[in-house]
Amino acid sequence: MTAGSFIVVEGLEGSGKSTCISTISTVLKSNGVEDIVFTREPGGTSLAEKLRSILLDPGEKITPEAELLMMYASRVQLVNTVIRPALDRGSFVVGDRHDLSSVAYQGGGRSMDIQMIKNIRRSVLGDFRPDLTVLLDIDPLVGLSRVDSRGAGRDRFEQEKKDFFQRVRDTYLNEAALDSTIKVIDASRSLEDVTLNIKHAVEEFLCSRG
Ligand code: T5A
Repeated sequence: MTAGSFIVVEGLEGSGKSTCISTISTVLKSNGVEDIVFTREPGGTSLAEKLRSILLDPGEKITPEAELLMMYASRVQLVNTVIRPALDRGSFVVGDRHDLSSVAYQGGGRSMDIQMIKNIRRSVLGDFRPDLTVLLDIDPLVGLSRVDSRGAGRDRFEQEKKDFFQRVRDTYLNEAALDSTIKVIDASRSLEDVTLNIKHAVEEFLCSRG
């Protein structure tokens, strides 16, 4: 393996992104990829982690527009200071969420203009995009019940109503239908089945890049 790639995991809360990231890491290592950088959004840099704690704080009142721009401030800092440099030196980057989350949560969940969000992306990130996105699709109520079983309380997003998450889910699936680099995996299945499907998606991607 010489050139790096950017693989992103997306999905609703409790869809199993953390588990998926460790599966991807295992598959990459078994295919000879040693240098893997892990990121999360919002977050992943000193500035972006500060923005994350504000964005997730249930006591914070944030307008949809401010929320969207904070997500992009976090993302641009991460892409320019961590992700692009890592890809340039040939590393693989595995991201817990990226730009598709803004389309799904701010565009779908908050009902903001999706074209406007894509215009912001183009203005600040140009044609920078993930090479592969694994989208873990799950019924919002199943995902939130997994979150609640952790007993850690709900963050600002997790306190939204089911309708919000249903719009997020629908938007994720609409975007996946338009983009062949987004692979949808049914995350309501057993951990064993989900892991196998993730493994296949990543191996297929590695084969396709040669
Ligand atoms: N956001 C983010 C935006 O609105 N716009 C943006 O642009 C961006 C980037 C970030 C929040 O910010 C929003 C979206 C989010 O609301 P976060 O903490 O990064 O918050 O993301 P969450 O989705 O909240 O993270 P979670 O930790 O809740 O979800 P995960 O990582 O998907 O869940 P995970 O892997 O910990 O799994 C949850 C539980 O389910 C079990 C696991 O063992 C775990 O206990 N589990 C399964 N159980 C049964 N069967 C399976 N197949 C299972 N898979 C996992």
